[in-house]
Amino acid sequence: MELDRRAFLSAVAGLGALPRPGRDQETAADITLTIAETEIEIAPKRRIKTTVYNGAFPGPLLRLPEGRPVTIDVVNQTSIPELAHWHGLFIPPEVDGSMEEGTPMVPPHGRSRYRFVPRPAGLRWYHSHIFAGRDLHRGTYTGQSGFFLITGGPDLGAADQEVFLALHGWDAYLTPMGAAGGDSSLEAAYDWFSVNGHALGAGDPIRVKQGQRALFHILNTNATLIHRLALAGHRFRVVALDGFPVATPKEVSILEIAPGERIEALVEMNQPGVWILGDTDDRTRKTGMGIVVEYAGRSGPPQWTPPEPQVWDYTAFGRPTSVPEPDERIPLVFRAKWAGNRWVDHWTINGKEFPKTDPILVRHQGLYRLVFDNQSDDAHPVHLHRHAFELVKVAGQPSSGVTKDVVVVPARKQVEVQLRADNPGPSLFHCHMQLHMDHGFMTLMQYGDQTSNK
Ligand SMILES: [Cu+2]
Repeated sequence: MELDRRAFLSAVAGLGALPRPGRDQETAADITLTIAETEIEIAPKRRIKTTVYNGAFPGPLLRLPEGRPVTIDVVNQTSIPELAHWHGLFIPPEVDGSMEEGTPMVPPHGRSRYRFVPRPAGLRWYHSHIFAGRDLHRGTYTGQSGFFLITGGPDLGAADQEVFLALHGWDAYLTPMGAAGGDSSLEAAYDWFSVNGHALGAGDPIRVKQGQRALFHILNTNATLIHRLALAGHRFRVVALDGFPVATPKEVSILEIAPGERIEALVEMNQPGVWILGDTDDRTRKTGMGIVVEYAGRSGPPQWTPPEPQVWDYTAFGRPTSVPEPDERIPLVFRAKWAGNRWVDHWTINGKEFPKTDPILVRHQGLYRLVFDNQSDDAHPVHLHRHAFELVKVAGQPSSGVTKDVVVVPARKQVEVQLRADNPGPSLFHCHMQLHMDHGFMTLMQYGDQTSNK
């Protein structure tokens, strides 16, 4: 049996579950994450200057049991204030890693102690949650990301091996995008991509044997880009989204994964060869977004075959039953606010930019339907901190049985989600594209006595 170090220390020292603040830093943390600038070599002679946790991208895989308190020290060796956000965890705002919710910043050359009870079970992650603005070497543009797997949840299916894949883009820059010859806004673009810190072909392949079944845990840590992935010669059986098992596991040939999202999928290794698991976009794949899958006893150049076209549809993994009527429907309208030619667009929620946005007001234990109405020409992966929600309508398609903490609202479409307000305290709601959240696309969900959202 694994030693519960904190419980042991508490018993020995005669302290309660929460030691007095003054003594707190004297005890060792269970986990220490050190933020520091580094260079990672994503391919031979292709070195990237960035900031990571514990010297590597992704940071250490935190595999912790649901319900057992953990103490994590975050040491900041950089010269700017930082924050580590524990994405998808239902924890208090003071430790969630959001300045807007009241979590203290980790000072430059200082440290912060986070203590919380990891829950719910499933695939979560951690990442920097600071403002970047037009400095594309901060926040989620950096390599400050890691997997946080909370164990004790439902089995996703027997697998012979587990593979964790973190997608990222490097050396981001702002570039005009829009109608040729017309007005154009600036968007983030990337010179290089990698899977787990290696460009396609530069790292070790995923080694498999014929007849095996692999469970892929895939995370998109990219600051702004949605990726579409395929594994040549194979199909994915999607079993969980954002760490929550789906009602109807289903086979697909293409996975679409937005910033902040996680997909878990089983793959039957029944096509011996050397294959590319990579982005379906040729330029993105050729600049690094991919990894080789190599069967035992096979060699030669890795093969890519374009997958059959396929539309990604969250509702395919749900079930057709209806969900209960909520206590209240809360409409949230997303619009772009053109800031000028060759400037970054600003974004509004119900007509206002953060920090002037109206809060989403809820009562403890109330049942709410958030109605996302995207009146812009971009898709937005919106994320609610400290809670999860069930998808109940996606672009007109009713659904239930798909629970997530990030959902892509397609351009000019509506998505409805339902949630129980059961984790009091301020909870940040924002687009997970860093360029959008930094330019207005953010508000707070607040618990109060109000019965209306106005
Ligand atoms: Cu957005």
